Amino acid sequence: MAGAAAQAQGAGGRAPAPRPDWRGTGVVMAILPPPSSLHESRPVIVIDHDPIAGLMNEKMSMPFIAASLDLFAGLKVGDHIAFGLKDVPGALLVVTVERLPPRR
Ligand SMILES: [Cu+2]
Repeated sequence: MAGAAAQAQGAGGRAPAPRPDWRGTGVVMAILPPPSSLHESRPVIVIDHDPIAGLMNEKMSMPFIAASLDLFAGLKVGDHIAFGLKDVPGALLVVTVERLPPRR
C-alpha cells in the first residue's frame, strides 16, 4: 500500500525539501497535473508572482514546473502562497509551496 506519500516519508516524517535558490510570493492561477497543455510529464503551476528581487523584478503571471505533485496537495486556484524556486538546467523548478493567509 506504499504510495507516493509513503515514499516521501523520511525518518523524520517528511522528506527534506531541496533548498531553494529563490523565494517568492504570489497567487495560484492554475494547477496542472501532467499531462497538460504546458507539459507532457511534469506538474505545472501558474503563479501570478510578486517581484522576486534579483530574478524577476516585475510582477507577472507565469508557469513553473513543480518538483512534485505532492506540492499541490490541498492547494487551489486563488490561494496566496510563498514558494521556493530551484535553478535547474533549462527551468526554474518550484520546490516548496506554503499557503499564506488570503490577501485583502
Ligand atoms: Cu516571472
